[in-house]
Amino acid sequence: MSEHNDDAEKEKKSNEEAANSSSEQEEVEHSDMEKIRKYLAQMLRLSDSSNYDEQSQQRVLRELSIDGVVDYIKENENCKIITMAGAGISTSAGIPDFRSPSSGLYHNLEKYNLPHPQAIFELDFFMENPEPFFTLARELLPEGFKPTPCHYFIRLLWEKGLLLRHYTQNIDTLERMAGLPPEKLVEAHGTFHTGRCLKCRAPYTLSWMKEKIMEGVVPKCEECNEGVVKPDIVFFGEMLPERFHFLADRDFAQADLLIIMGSSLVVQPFASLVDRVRSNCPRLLINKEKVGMQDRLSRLLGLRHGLIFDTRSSHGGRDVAWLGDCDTGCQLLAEKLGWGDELKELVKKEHERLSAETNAETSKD
Ligand code: CNA
Repeated sequence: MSEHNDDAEKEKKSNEEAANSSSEQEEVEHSDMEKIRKYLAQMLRLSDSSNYDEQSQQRVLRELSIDGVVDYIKENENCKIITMAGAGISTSAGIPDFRSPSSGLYHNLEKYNLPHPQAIFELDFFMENPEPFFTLARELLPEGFKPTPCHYFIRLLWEKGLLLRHYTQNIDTLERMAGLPPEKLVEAHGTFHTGRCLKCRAPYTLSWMKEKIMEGVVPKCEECNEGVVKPDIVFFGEMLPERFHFLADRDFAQADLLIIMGSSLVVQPFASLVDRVRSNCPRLLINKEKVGMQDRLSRLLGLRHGLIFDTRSSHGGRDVAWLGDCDTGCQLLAEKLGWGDELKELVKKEHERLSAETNAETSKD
């Protein structure tokens, strides 16, 4: 009996030791994972969801709809709005986006014979073979394109004193053309507006580059006669402009409303900006499809929450998805805010002005 007890005692002890050592190991693994997660969050400048305050989640919109957002804007006289945009706000101007099935650029790159579609925007590939990029640039260059009603809605937000900042991934310069002042604009992926020699860094203007690109030649630097002149757009493998990091650190913490339009929200670090507003800041998505929800890798690493349209979730109650065309969504918003006619008038007046300018330039040539 006592032998039996001894054996049972020994087994219990050894089980306890095993359990302790496995929980110690789990703790070490957990802390290692935690370190990796924090390191990644820091390196990628992603939002760290361990700092996310679940308790502060409260219902900030009367209803989770565009009407709820409109009431919220009307009730917050000095509402500070950040708008975030992607290629979808320019498709109605005639500029294709990347990822839309059949019309997106990624589906139409076969003619360039690329190793993979993204290569056209990769710096290493560009250094070796700049022709495909400049062939594509002829299609993308802001030649005769006019800003869309969505662009002018953003301008109206600024004119009404409600726009804290507009963050765009677009390189088409349509926000500038729509009259948004440069200080209100963050061109996160750079712009076609200016360019630089890759060898001697000599600066070039859009009109200089445009002339070469339209002639079908790769623009070569006239200073050093060697380097290729690359528009100041951010390629994969390049850093985002310092202005993006500096202003994002400052702006997102003070925004009262975030409006995201025409983006698949897949390109980082831009996509995770949605996590950088306060936890009680409503977020409105105007897009053809629902995007920006947490993906599996982020969930595994505990890195970002993304947009949460599921109202049953503990984080729910502030995100609204309005699915459809950006221009229609913006016109609807404007109407509900009482600016419907003003927006239509602004688009008409500005489009007439731009057409007159183009006609004057053509007749000069
Ligand atoms: P994307 O990945 O192509 O996604 C576009 C998103 O917009 C998709 O979710 C579409 O469903 C949606 N969409 C398309 N048209 C409309 C519309 N009319 N109304 C509502 N939703 C619409 O583009 P992202 O901007 O998210 O990807 C980031 C890339 C794209 C950036 O690096 C840009 O530089 C790059 N890009 C820019 C332009 C431009 O400057 N106009 C054009 C093509 C690509």
